[in-house]
Amino acid sequence: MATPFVVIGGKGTGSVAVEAALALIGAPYRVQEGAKRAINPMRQVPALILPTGELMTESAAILIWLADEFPDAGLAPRISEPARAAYLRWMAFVSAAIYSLYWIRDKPSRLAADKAQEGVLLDRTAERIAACWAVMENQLSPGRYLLGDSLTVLDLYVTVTSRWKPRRRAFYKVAPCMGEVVRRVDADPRLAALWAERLAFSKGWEG
Ligand SMILES: N[C@@H](CCC(=O)N[C@@H](CS)C(=O)NCC(=O)O)C(=O)O
Repeated sequence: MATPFVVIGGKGTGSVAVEAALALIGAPYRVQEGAKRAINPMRQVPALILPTGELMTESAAILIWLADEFPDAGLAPRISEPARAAYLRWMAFVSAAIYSLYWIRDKPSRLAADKAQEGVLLDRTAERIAACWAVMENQLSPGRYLLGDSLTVLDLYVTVTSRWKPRRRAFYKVAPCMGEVVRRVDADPRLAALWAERLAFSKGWEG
């Protein structure tokens, strides 16, 4: 049997986008819960241990690599396709402009000296995240999915990251077209079991 990928992850975290990509690809994988965060020198999830034993970190890089490694799954525009540039642009954007702010939001005391400063950071990063989603909304013309009519790992990435605070209701407000896409991905029957287990669509989750 093929050696499985090992996702170092956690419920509701960015690892769920990686898990969703592996599920759609149909590659064998298992999840090690975040107690093993230490495997990543940045002490973060997701991390991915490849069947070769090599460690990968950085959610965008992992998703791009998986989509390229398993081209038959059709989870990314190929290098020569016109949508490739936009795909790489927005994968990097979600990682750099949006996801990175959660290092502050998850523990504002990393940068703030007291509770009042923490509140300011939370408010301002929420504003910045909304502004970044609005930029993406204004630059994209989604079809059924963000880059056209095929689901890519960008859709998985945005579906997961747009669930985090300030949560989906705020996201739908600034990004109504992308909102339709992420609802479609939420409802994808191939991912229903994974979403239910790893993202917990409990009452009020949209914020
Ligand atoms: N740049 C990293 C960010 C990963 C990240 O921030 N992960 C969060 C969970 S969603 C985490 O592990 N936070 C713990 C921490 O930063 O201490 C990536 O894209 O993979």
